Amino acid sequence: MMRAPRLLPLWLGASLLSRGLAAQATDSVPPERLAARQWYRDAKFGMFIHWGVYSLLGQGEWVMQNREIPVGPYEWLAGTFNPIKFDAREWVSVAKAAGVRYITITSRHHDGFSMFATKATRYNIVDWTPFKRDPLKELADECHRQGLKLFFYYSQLDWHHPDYWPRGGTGHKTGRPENGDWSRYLDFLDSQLTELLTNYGPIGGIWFDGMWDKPSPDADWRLPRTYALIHRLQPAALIVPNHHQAPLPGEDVQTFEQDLPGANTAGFNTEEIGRLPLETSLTMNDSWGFNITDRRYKSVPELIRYLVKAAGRDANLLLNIGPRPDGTIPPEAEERLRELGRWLTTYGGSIYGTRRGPISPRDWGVTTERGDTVFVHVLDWPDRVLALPTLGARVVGARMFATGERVEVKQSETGVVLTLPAGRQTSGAEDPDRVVVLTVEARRK
Ligand code: H79
Repeated sequence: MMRAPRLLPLWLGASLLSRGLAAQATDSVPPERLAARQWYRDAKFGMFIHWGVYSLLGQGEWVMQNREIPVGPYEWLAGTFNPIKFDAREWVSVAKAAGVRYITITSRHHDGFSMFATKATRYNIVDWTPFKRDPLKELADECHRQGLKLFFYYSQLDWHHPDYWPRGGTGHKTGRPENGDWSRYLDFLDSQLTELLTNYGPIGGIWFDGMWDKPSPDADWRLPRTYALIHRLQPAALIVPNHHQAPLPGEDVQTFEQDLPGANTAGFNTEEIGRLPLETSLTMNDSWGFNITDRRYKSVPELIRYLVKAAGRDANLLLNIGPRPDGTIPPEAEERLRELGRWLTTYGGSIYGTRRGPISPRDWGVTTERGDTVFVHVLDWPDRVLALPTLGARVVGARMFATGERVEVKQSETGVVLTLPAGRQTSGAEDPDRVVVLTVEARRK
């Protein structure tokens, strides 16, 4: 009884210190959003779309910055954007064939051009271009028809808006006046977010990018106010911030750009993994926006393995495509998406709706699980025989996922030895993931 008063302040102190944990506590998150997070964890696979004025130049979405294009010439370029072959039904059909459960599309990238109908600026696809249509509206309606969730990528960084001032790390060569009103800029963001959360029906959430251009606390991004606005307008919408830091209050997903969670090969991701749902965003070649000379496409087996490795780390894979300025999807990208979908038609049961399994990622592969079923994904292992550490429960059945062939199991106190059927010695291009299904005795969790 005497200990309680001393423990309480200690616990309070610790929770105040650990902002990350406080940010991820579930007590203040309403049930709609908790349910949306669970849906998101189950979804596992999304399609990222980078598409905008920059697509016209075929040099990626950073072309304005990289080639130091001033605002004036870029505005002229924007006036020529006319993607006459854009067909929302076609895009969503490709996404469905790929087996993704959601689409995340650029509503406005760093170039500051709005790809949707907005009253906050004339610099948008409806008012500024001969196209005059709102592709995000067409896409939202089609996603609702075909049962996919739609998320909006939204850039907090802006290379065009005069009030993006003081400037951050980029956007210095666009010829804007050296002054501006930061709070007016943030009002502009909030008014556009209000439109995105009001005019497109229920959306999956907002994927924020570019805050790293002006890191807080030097810059006040008014996040609490903006996040509260989003949560008020759509209580089930998730906030997915790509600020490369540990999660902040109000956020729902921790996303890792071009990296599996915790693996900071890109050089700008945090290695701190929190308790929120996780996501890895990945380019299919080396570019986000359409790049006409980038032929470094990842192979289908590579992409399958990325999806599987993400699932084994509890993360979704958000796989990017950069459609062309006429509105068509590059054939190299479409082919790969369809192949992934074919693979998922067979193996989706070992991915969708799973969580990372009882064995943490290994050099040979990963595990996922659903209920009392553990999926052993043998990605990179030359032998038929594979030794696993103990799963914490007795294995009562083992077979190959795709064929149902029996897998021999020997178990002891220290682990489980599997012998895979003959004829499938290596996980190669033909068979990028040898999936073994283990049924285990009910475990306590
Ligand atoms: O939309 C795609 C990219 O355009 C955008 N995010 C993806 C999803 C992106 N822009 N830059 N990056 C990703 C890489 C980030 C590089 C950074 Fe830096 C390193 C940000 C901060 C340090 C270099 C220095 C670029 C800005 C400052």
